[in-house]
Amino acid sequence: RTVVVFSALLLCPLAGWSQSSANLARLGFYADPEVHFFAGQYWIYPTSSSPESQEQKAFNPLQQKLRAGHVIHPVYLLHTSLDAFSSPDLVHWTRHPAVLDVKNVPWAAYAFWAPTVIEQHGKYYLFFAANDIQKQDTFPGGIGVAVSDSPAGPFIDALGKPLIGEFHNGAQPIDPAVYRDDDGTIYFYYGGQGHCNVARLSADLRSVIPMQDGSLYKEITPDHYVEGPFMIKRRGVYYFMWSEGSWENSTYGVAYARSNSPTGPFIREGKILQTDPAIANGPGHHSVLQIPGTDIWYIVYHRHPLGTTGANERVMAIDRMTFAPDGSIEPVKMTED
Ligand code: FUB
Repeated sequence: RTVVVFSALLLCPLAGWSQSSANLARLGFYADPEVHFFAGQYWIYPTSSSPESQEQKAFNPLQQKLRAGHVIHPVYLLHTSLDAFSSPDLVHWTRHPAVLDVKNVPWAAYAFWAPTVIEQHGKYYLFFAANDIQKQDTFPGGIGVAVSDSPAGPFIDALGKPLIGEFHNGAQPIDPAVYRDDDGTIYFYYGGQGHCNVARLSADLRSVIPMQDGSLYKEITPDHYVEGPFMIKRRGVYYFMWSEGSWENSTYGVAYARSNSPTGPFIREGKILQTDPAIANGPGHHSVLQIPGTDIWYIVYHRHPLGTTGANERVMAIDRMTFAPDGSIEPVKMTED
């Protein structure tokens, strides 16, 4: 017990057990944050969520080709890299610009979205979506994997093509979430457009391998699922989480299901994060952090600041996530600071 308390104090030296949504919002427009504890620091890997009003960057040659032959949402062309942020205490953050950059992903040109990261055998693997497969037909798109020796990158594309480059079971190949179970098995959850799949990854994280029943992609879509899957395990119970609803009508939020298996079935239990008209609109596409060695949990997510109207005007936020004595997740109270 002494060791746990001591290490917990070491991990949060400046903040006690505090956190700061305001400091995350000050970092700028970012969405889909994935939080981790790597190499003695907290890390967040988000999507750059530049609003359409921002000045257009110079286009690279592949983008020029894309613009000539295809209809692409112009703001997606801004999203050609992913930044990361590190912190000793969940309060003070350091930006690491372009840990994944279009120049290191030969098959990708735009719409770099929603990363998920895992450390395996001393290397860091970052899965990401690019090229928004639903909007194009000539160029490859889907979920790719990039590798680095450091959580700060640079991450270099590992395959020269997407790992998952087409729809399976109706699931748009976006929004990956990689999860290693206690026995070392690596599960991969992903999917947009209202469908979610689980797959198994090889130990080198470069291929999808058959699951116990021989299938490669098993659909696990719970009721109301839209996108943004995430998996945690607490006291032997699997908590599958996702985003549902729509930010436009303030119904976007995070819901969850519990199961005794990482592949479900997942029966929706309820929503734990939703719009608070006094704080922010449309909170969602979250991830969850367990402070190592403790039963203290945080939810990191994006939300639309009050008064904003743009789809991409999304900022990151962090709040405590707590469990009731029966193991259910209690409603998250969004905080401003
Ligand atoms: O940020 C780009 C996309 O918007 C993500 O892939 C979705 O989950 C939604 O947050």
